Amino acid sequence: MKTVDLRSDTVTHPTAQMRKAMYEAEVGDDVYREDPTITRLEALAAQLTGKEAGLFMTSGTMGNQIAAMVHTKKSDEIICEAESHIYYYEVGGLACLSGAQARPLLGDRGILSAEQIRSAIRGNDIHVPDTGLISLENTHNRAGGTCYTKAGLAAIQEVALAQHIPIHMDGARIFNAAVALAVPAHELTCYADSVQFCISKGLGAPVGSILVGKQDFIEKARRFRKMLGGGLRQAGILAAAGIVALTTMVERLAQDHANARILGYALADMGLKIDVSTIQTNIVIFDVTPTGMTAKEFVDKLKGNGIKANEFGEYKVRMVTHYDVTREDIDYAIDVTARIVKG
Ligand code: TLP
Repeated sequence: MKTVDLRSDTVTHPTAQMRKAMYEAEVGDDVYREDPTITRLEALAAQLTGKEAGLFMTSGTMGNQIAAMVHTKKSDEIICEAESHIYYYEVGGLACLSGAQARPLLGDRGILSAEQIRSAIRGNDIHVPDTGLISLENTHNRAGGTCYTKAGLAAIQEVALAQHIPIHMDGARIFNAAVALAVPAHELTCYADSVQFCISKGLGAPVGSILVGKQDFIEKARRFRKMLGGGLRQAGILAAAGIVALTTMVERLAQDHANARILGYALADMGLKIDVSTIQTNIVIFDVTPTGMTAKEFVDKLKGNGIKANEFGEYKVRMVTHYDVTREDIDYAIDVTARIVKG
């Protein structure tokens, strides 16, 4: 049976060019800072995001958590969106690793406004925690891949600067946002003090994320990464794929976005509930209530017919487009889904 895997863009396989680069990678012990390929990837990441330095992380979760550890002190409060990955999907890491508490605010399709953030920042009162960090997710996963505008980010930065609060950007899919807005990534990352982005999602590398920021921030992050067991040795093998990802896989994200729009509008035509305004990048989230099925029942039916999707709530399903899904695969997925909806 033909299979189309729309569960996540994390399922992409490395390209032939990545595998070749991995095979040929020059490597060394990165704990001694002797891996030239890792060093090259980190410098490239810093350059693309307009930051002083970069640090390879085993995952986006590690990048986000270490950023919070560096920016905050115990008992601080971290402003974040209510459905953001750092709060929703990172196993309570903010409480455990940073000893911080989250202050989740409900965004408009995942997007927080400067005014919302301004009014959530704590004042100088003995009873309340210090606001230690503002975390922004761009693109916003659970909201369906929505993007912050440059104006929105600039307004948030103004609030943060006035209160001396750092901004961390969970830019797991920042290159999707950059492609969607037709701007270079650094025009979005310039509004944050630190940014984490993934090479292992739509960009197709097998493993890794990069945390970028000021040099002294990255030096502190390097110590926490070692503490958490993330000091890698001949990691250039992974970095080699990352360099190919950043140099060959960014522009093509536009194809994934086009596929997501085709898929999303087709799902809407079938009578499934979907806010098409959220389909700004490669994520499509829809509600299966009109079918009378739960998300689990719907996803099981899809799976039985070769289409893999993720349950995203009791009645919500997520489909993500990526490099390993062609336009023909999308048409096939639409046909299969339409048959299931019709019963
Ligand atoms: N997201 C994964 C799952 O964890 C939900 C996915 O399939 O979308 N930030 C954002 C916005 C993410 O979407 C993810 C992964 C991460 C951070 C964490 O990255 P990893 O999986 O590398 O730890």
